[in-house]
Amino acid sequence: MNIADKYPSRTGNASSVIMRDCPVLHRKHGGSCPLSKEDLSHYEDNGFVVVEDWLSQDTTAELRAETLRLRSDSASVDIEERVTERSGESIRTVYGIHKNSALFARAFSNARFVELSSHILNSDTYIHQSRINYKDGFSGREFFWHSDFETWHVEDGMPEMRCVSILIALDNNSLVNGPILVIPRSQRQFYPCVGTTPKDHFKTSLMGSRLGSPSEDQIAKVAQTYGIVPVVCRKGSIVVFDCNVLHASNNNISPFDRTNVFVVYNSVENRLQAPYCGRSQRPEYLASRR
Ligand code: 6CS
Ligand code: FE
Repeated sequence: MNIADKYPSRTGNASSVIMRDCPVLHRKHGGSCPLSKEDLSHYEDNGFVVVEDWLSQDTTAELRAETLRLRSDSASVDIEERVTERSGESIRTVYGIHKNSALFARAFSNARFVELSSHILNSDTYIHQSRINYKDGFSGREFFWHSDFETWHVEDGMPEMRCVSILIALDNNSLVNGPILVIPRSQRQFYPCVGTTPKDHFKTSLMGSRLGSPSEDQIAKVAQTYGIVPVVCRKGSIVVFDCNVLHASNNNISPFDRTNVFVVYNSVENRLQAPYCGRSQRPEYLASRR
């Protein structure tokens, strides 16, 4: 374990909750932001906020078509960047879409995203990770409870919770197609996880894993305190997520696909260090070190 590790996790034994010691909303005053004051304070309090109809329906349809192209285009997407469901029958995730798609690269460098992320993080930002989560009708599988920061900290050496994810909904996210479930306010605590990180963990973890999930007791406790909110929104909306808020989602047994794109912006003052788990760095398409 790294001595300077403020948020030790997967150190082999169970340990208790650690309070977050940095803000959720890093810029308190001034600056312009495409989110309203109300949206920003909802984000700060709850760890996420939905902004409906962020994209035009034309842009939404264009990006949705690009997700279909990328799932089968082996000229632009490397085999490792494409993660299948455990059954092997459908695509779960494609990573690195800010690198392998000109259309997504353009969408993510849009001034409103750049302003939004630098406002929340109070600095310039860069793209840490991007991905398409397909969650196809009938075959899209669950994501168990986790904080993204826990993985990025332990496996990628991200020092602080100064990172924000933006989800772009390219299909309607409804109650029936496996929407993201969030535990609001959970972003203020860090839940150390048990176990240790095996070598090359990412080769299996991206298909779904419980390493990097808090214990069932911890999840039950925090969910009983704060509740669980299904994040439902129309296609073309965005959801701004704190990197440490606890979330999960169920299998999509409905016939309706649930395609969501994520772009993760990190502060330039929070660049990745050596992974805290002591393993080698994960590939660039999961964790940018440019
Ligand atoms: O390992 C990762 O980077 C991915 N895993 C989780 C559990 N959340 C987000 C991320 O794409
Ligand atoms: Fe996640």
